[in-house]
Amino acid sequence: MEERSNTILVTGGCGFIGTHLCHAMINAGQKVRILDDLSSGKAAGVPESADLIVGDVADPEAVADAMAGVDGVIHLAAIASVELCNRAWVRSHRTNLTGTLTVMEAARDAARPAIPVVWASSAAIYGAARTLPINERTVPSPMSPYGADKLGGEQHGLAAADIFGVANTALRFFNVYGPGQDPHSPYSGVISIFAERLGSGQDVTINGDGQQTRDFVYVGDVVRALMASLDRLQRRRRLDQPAGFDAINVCTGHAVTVTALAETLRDLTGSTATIAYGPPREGDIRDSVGDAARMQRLLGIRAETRLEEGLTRLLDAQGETRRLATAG
Ligand code: NAD
Ligand code: UD2
Repeated sequence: MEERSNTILVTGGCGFIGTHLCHAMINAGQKVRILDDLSSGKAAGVPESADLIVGDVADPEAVADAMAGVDGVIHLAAIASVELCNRAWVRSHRTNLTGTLTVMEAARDAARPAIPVVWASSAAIYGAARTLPINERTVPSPMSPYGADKLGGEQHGLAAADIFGVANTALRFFNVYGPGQDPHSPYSGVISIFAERLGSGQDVTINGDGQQTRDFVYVGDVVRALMASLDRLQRRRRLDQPAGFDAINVCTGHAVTVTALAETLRDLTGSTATIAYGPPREGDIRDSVGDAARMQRLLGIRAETRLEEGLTRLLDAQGETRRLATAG
């Protein structure tokens, strides 16, 4: 008898991380169904064999339909920008918290035992942590509606596991970078903005003194963490092990200053552009670096892409996009 392939629902599968994930899952022989409203994601980048449903993650009917017959869920759909969530407070709350609950409720109702869910939380739940590196026992203290909704999702995730038997894992991503993150959006990450500007000979501006630090994790490593997490939950389900909730940092454990980042990118591009310093960004977190020990222990993986290697892949991809745009 032919073995049925593992069918996975990916919400937000047309976004930056989702597109990388869908390609990796299809390459691993899994069947992918995507639910995305295309508000920031693009259908063009997703693999042809993925089944795309255009719909809203906070619409219970759309989510229940999308979940029919799947073996696991990776929930990434969100308004992912802190700035945008500040502007669209209630709308982002609906997507970022109600959307997460809608996914968990549908997972509870779709099968017995419930369908396992792996979903994107964020380092934003920690706010300005006083002790570094930040581990999962650090008391959360979000500083934005975005962070508050991710933390609310985790609290519901705990209830989903304890009360409803929905095994779920919240992955707390630190600063994710890599090809495919829109460099022209004002809401984009510093790496995609600096890489695009330095790669095309333009100056960059650092907010403040440039000594603030971040833990930059390559998107390919984030994809491995997502797949390993779902694999772990599916294995537990097959073995009839009890449902649980876990929160896991997805990070490298290395702190990089924004100045060091800009200088590395300038070296890699051979650019002679200016690195300027402007006023600090309001509410900017000074230091953020994660402790990756739990990820290694529970998922058996490390974020192994070195910064220079990840940046080189990004610069190559951005250069190719510019070449195609000029040619076309
Ligand atoms: P993204 O904006 O590229 O992708 C989000 C996707 O969700 C998009 O395709 C968008 O169209 C879709 N979406 C938004 N609202 C929706 C709705 N109501 N219904 C259905 N689909 C909807 O963002 P990303 O960087 O790929 O982030 C993926 C996840 O990871 C998000 O949950 C984000 O909060 C989280 N995260 C990202 C980072 C990072 O550095 N990129 C850091 C921490 C956490
Ligand atoms: C990231 C995430 C956010 C949230 C948060 C968790 C992005 C875009 N944002 O916010 O969603 O998860 O982490 O704590 O991934 N900078 C400059 N010049 C620029 C742009 C940025 O100096 O042109 C600085 C910025 O002031 C900050 C650092 O670079 O000190 C990183 O900024 P970011 O916007 O990439 O990400 P962050 O950490 O604020």
